[in-house]
Amino acid sequence: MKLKKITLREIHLPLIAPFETSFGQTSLRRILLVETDVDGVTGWGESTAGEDPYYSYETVETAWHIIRDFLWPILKGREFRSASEVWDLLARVRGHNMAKGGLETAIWDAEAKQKNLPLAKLLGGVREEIPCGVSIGIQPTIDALIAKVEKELAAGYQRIKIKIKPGKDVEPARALRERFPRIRLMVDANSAYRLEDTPLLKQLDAFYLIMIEQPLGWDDIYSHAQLQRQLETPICLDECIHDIEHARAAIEIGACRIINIKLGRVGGHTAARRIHDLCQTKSIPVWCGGMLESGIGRAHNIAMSTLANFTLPGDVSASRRYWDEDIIEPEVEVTRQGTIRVPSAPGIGYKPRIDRIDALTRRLEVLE
Ligand code: OSB
Ligand code: MG
Repeated sequence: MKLKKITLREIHLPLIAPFETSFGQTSLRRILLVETDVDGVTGWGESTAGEDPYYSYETVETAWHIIRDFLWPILKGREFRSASEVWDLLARVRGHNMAKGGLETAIWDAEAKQKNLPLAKLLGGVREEIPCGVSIGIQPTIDALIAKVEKELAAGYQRIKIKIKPGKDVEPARALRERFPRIRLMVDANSAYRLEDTPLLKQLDAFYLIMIEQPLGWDDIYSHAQLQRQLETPICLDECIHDIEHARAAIEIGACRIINIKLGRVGGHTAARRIHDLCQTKSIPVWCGGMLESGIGRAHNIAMSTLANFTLPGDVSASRRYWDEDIIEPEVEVTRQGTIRVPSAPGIGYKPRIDRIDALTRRLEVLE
């Protein structure tokens, strides 16, 4: 296989409602789409780099720069046997996993299309339907939060995650537990706390949450091990896990009992699959996180979530929760049982709507 051409596009897509986390608020997504031509077959990927370097150090600008100036020169004219080799070819570039992930996933889509296989099958997925949860941003009031949760439960979602930050943590969790004693509930702090906050975090044990996601520093695995020893609730790491060595360290020192895998954060399908396999041998369940992706990134998340150890509902939910109109056809829909049926068409299985993508494009660059 040979990569002949890359088309980078930045699209602007407004969320139907602002999304608030402990690190900030987003209302307009700037999304970097990567279209690849591999031996004449088109593949699509999405970099999950954000507008600001607040979740990770990468941004749309850095991802564009790294793909154009470093990743493309490595792959240009290079022969490889399959998309599964691309991650290792790019290893000389340290970090910048969201840049790598956008490009690498597009090549996987192209390979699946060349082979006329759904991407989920090419990756080795075993599921025809994936279980879905939702991630609910920080709300202005507890009543507003309860109303949101009611709506998502009515739509069928199998677990509820709420974002927390100092001052909006124990009370919202308590209120939800009182109102919904039996639901699968969890919280995500996006690194808003410090080890000194252990007494506060221990109060969350009273609400039998299925997990607390990333309470401490974004790159601080060690403190999570210290915290986990004092908490009954399992810790799930998100921001801290950039590669398989981080995952191994976190598991071996007891920093978490669950891992959230995001394609962007770990650099694409090959890296994600390696972390998935390691977790499986260590009996650590994983689930697929979300980064407010457009339909293209969402489709890749769905394919990845079909791997056997994705046993917990992820943050992959219906297009209509994010956008007036998505950029793929059909849109991602969720069943009454809170699942997504994995598409059976080749590649990512959803068609990019080129007209709509063109209309949303603010910047375009072709590398060939
Ligand atoms: O921590 O999982 C996170 C969104 C942006 C950045 C980080 C996170 C999130 C979400 C949203 O939780 C998940 C989604 O619905 O896509
Ligand atoms: Mg998270």
